[in-house]
Amino acid sequence: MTVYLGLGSNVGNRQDNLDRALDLLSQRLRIGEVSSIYNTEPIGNVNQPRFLNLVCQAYTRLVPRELLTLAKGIELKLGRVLGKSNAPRPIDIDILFYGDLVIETPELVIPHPRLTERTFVLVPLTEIAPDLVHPASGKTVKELMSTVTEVQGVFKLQND
Ligand code: PH2
Ligand code: MG
Ligand code: MG
Repeated sequence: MTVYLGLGSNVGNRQDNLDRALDLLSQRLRIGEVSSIYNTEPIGNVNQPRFLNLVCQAYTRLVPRELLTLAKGIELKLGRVLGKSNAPRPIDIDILFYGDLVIETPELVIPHPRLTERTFVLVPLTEIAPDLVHPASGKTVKELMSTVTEVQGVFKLQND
């Protein structure tokens, strides 16, 4: 299955954390396209450090629940402390899309419920998958991006 993951880091060596997370993911998934890294303003809890964000495409035979377990395991390995939601974290790995699956369970909602309004996801996603169709809304990533009124606080890193 083709999946898209969103990665974010705002604690420690953020670039290193993204690299290590991609490396650990690549041991279990076949990583395809990887976006540039973006330096982004925190959304939600604004009293926290800026993030580095990227999105990647990957191929996997893991079912969604197994993919979630893998992502959580890597988050813990890279030092994430559980319990405080929206607290600063060395790495956050979110499942954005899993093929064209639409599911809503207590532990997992796919596509990611907030991706359509989050420019720190939509901007890198537009870079690697502008024509990808959001299976719930039927809109492409490019179309979703065009409904965002302003893109603020999302800057592509120069050297990547
Ligand atoms: N993740 C959040 C909340 N806010 N803001 C940015 N810029 N980047 C993130 O990855 C992010 C966020 C919850 O996971
Ligand atoms: Mg997240
Ligand atoms: Mg998360």
